[in-house]
Amino acid sequence: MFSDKNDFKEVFLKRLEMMYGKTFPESTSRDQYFTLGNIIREYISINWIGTNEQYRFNNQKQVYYLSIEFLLGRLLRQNLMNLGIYEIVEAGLNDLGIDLDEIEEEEADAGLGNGGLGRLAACFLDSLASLDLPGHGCGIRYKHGLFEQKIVKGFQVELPEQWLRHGHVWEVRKPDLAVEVLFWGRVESFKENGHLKFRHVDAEGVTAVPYDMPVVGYQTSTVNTLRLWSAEPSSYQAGRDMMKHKRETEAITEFLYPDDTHDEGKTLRLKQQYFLVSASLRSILRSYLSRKRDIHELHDHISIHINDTHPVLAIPELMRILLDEHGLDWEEAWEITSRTFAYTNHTTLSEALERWPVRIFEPLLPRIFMIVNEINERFCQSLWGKYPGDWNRIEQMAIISHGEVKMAHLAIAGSFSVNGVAAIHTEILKQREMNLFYQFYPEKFNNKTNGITHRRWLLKANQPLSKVVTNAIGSEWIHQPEKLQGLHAFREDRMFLEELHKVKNHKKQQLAQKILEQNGLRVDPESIFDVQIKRLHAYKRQLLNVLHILHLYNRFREDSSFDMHPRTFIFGAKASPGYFYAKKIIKLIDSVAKLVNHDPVVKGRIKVVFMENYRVSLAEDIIPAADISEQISTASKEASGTGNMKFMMNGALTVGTLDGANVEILEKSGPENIFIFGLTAEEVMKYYAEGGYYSMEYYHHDEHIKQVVNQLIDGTLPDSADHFEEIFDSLLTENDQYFVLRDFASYAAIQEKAGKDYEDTAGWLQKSLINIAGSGHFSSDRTIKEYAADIWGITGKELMKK
Ligand code: 26V
Repeated sequence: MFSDKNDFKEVFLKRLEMMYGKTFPESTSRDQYFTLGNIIREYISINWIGTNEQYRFNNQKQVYYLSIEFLLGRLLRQNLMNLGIYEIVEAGLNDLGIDLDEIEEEEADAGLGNGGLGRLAACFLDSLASLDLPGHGCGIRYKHGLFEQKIVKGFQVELPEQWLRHGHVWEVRKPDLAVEVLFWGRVESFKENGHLKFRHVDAEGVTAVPYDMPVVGYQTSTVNTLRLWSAEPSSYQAGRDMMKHKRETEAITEFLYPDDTHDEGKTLRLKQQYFLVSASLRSILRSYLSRKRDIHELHDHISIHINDTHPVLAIPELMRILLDEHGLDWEEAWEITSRTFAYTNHTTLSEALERWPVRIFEPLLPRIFMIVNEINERFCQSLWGKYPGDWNRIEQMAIISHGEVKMAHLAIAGSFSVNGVAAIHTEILKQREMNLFYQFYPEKFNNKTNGITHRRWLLKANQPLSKVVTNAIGSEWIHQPEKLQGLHAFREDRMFLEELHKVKNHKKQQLAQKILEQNGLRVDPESIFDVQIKRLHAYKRQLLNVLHILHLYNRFREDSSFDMHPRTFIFGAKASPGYFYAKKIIKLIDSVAKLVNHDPVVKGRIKVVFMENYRVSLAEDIIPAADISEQISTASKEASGTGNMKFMMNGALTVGTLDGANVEILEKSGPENIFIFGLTAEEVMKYYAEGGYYSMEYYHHDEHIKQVVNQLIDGTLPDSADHFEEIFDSLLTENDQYFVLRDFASYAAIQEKAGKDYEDTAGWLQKSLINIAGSGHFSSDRTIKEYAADIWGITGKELMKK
């Protein structure tokens, strides 16, 4: 499309004038961003069409990744890099006096997710396309993504997020491909050729309109599709209150749900889930059947992945289509269905496992409910066949019991593959949480340790580090991230370590500048940047971190001879709006920051920063600047974690528990290059099973613990009145469910060791290098290759070459 920067400039200036009727000097950064975005999207469409044609022509098996969340972040720079036109465009813009960084700021993050689960889906799309694999995303086009967070007087305030306010350049609306999704109504039975049949009548239809986004592979011609569905009112129907219909319909795709436990709006959430799967299946089948495929062979040509239980209704929905619309008998329909779906579990927290009350489910989705009921009956019968008389077991495994539909049970029964997201997580599923299912279906269970796309989290987010790496080992690592191992050869190379040092300092200075602009706080780039960024949740234990900061503060105050390498503690986290405890922790971080940042005694020693509105683009600024990565969840609780991998890849050292993927990070980095502390998962689970932990004992027997816990309520903290009693109670009265006090001493000790190790600059840089060198394993390319080979049975150009 353009062969050099001059070519590009010409196209750009012409397009800018055509789109905005302005001359270049009159244009704003926003005009420039949208002009560039439009040019790039059109450029992409050539290969987009080509990829679709190739898939059709080659009859390749296709994968559809169904997910209620896709946390994409910004796409401009990533697309430029993947297309291989980054340098040309950057140079052309520079000639015009435009800074790419500046116009990138015009792009709103596509924040259609809460955290790790949604970001994982986005990383997977990038790897699928980059490996030339035929895998597409299906999701919801929420009008408002995860709320925008402001911190006002230390409290989180939520504002509606507005990513579509100025339009979104990367999407293409496809109204001609809209489909109808039916809710409510009732089921009628009738006889056809002697067979009992069912139809859904008096239903309310909603129109699902797809918006397609291209997913551009890295320097390949493959462009896959992310199809996001938007709900629109159906055309006029007599006897219907159209205003009400419009309101109710638009509500379906208005907001992304924050993951809290609260009940309100449950019907709406279930509507969202069915809306996603019904629309997606219709479009998947339409494209499949248009290739003159045989419905009886669906599972040979299509795999559908269910990202957590949210899209699990795809299972009864496919059954409904096969039974009611294609006239298959139950046995065959079930055979096809259960060979089409694969399911990933992302948490063992029981409060996060979805269960729908029958009283909500049945009226909203009457035909789907009938089918789930039938699946349940047959499933229970097969259990009875294997475990005759074992009522207790059958009750625990049933898909419907005690007036609730258990979505995870439906997922396991209806899928051919069930996977966890890190080795330890999969073991916990097999041996504990899902043990009964593992006994019944051992062959379905497998592990797929998560990964992250190194193209966004290293190549794009940390260009200076990428350059240093490429200078040392060549650029092969971009296609084969395992090649980062080659960095081991530079362990003793002082010059190279010094390069790493410079890059880290540069990134720390940039972040310090950002902190100054956003928080009005001056932080020292020479200090250790110690970072905890992730959703706010009790099990992730931001509380342990903040109590430890308070403890360090106390040591400085009480002992004038105490010293340590200066540290800047950086936090970023959103709390679910209904999760009051999590919000108190934010307030606590803010209070401790106020106390510490203003006290001359610790000046130049500790600083605490809470960066508001944590999101993908902010993570890209923070992670490259981190020295220490806090991965301190209560062991057994964090299924995998993926932030841990992003930090490792950027040369930060992990302070962490033996939880989730930290266990595998330890294997890759070696025990000298990671700071492990705290209870193991076995120890935690033993306490849960057998008791024996009394937080009060730790409070009484450890002066340091007593002091920090008391400080929650004794007036030490600025404007603490009434705020932190709940936290105090959770630690003592409620016996500290997440073992914060139990792990406190061990955490303080390992933090002290980390601080001391940092003082040996060369030693630290070497550890950092070893982490980067070992991080290739955590590329989502590796993860996706495993899914492709072991679960989906798909191949692409890349895999066929091997
Ligand atoms: C949801 C809820 C809802 C109810 C309140 C408590 C709670 C806690 C967590 C969740 C999220 C469940 C699903 C999820 O996001 N899991 C995350 O998936 C990541 C990708 O596999 C993984 O790295 C994280 O460890 C895991 O928490």
